Amino acid sequence: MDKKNKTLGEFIIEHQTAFQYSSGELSKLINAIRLAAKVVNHEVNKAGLVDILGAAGDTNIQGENQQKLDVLANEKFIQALKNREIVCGIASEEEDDFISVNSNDKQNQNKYVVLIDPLDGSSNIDVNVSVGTIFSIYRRITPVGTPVTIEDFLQPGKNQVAAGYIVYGTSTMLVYTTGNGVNGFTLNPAIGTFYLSHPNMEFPETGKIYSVNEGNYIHFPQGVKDYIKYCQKEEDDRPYTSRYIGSLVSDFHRNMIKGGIYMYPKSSVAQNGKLRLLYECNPMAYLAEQANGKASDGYRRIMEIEPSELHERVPFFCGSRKMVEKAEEFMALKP
Ligand code: AHM
Ligand code: MG
Repeated sequence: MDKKNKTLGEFIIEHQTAFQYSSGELSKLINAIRLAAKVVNHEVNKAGLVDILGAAGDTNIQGENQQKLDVLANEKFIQALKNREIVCGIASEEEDDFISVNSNDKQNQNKYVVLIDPLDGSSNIDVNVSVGTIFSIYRRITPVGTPVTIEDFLQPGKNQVAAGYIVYGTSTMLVYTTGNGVNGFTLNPAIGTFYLSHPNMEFPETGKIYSVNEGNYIHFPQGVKDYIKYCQKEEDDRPYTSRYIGSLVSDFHRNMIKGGIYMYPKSSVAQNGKLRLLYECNPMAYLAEQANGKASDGYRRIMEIEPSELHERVPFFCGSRKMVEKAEEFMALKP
């Protein structure tokens, strides 16, 4: 059992050897994400001061241009990963194409690619509601020493070697998995250190929370409408509670702790829903499965889906296993 006052740095070192292909590279990579998370956390916490210090597009006191936070977060994560020469490629929600990273003296010697949503739910920033960063890590498919290609990024989620998120909430947490369960670390802002606060996180088998944008109800498939009605019915342990922050990371985090289901279904106006397979759904699906939960597109396991584009979308049902299975039952009846 892990001691509760362990730092993330200590945890990474201790668990390096438990990782099957351990060469220290993955540890360095998680460390780079840890560092960028602290920088972005600092910026997110200052967001409310933007009104005083100047909005995006304005020039700040040092004569620098103020940037939108999602753009800034994108830069910080890419910078942290590039500077440390630990990945061969990066794909981001903020970039149309993937970025190929070359080390100075050697061409693409690193074996990992990272896919990232640097600041998810960023429309929540303006109203002081939690946002998050989501990341997903794969071993490249093309040989080391050659340029990365799109093939290295278009891998099914089941190939992930690590995934995680940072939630910039009432406290800032980094939660991740390398395939041996899910662990959560809380930032002590006074000294800038993440501490292991939530060892071995698990979704309760079932729960009482459903999270969905019900404003879209009219456009949902009948199966989803029926499942929502089921959640609201007075029977057994129902009606469930409805909770929807509109920040995937925060909704997922709460549901993992309390038990619940998150849904972003397809609809008559968005055939594949809204969320992105590669850097939103796959990493969350990996975390969910590692935490005893489940993630599906309503019919199939998310992590089995063969991606065809970097920014493709997919319907998403994720959370406590029994709740996702129940939603799937309804979907199967009326797709
Ligand atoms: P974003 O990547 O543009 O921030 O969108 C993703 C976010 C998720 O965090 C959240 O769950 C969802 O969009 C909310 O969408 P909606 O406002 O349609 O309910
Ligand atoms: Mg996003």
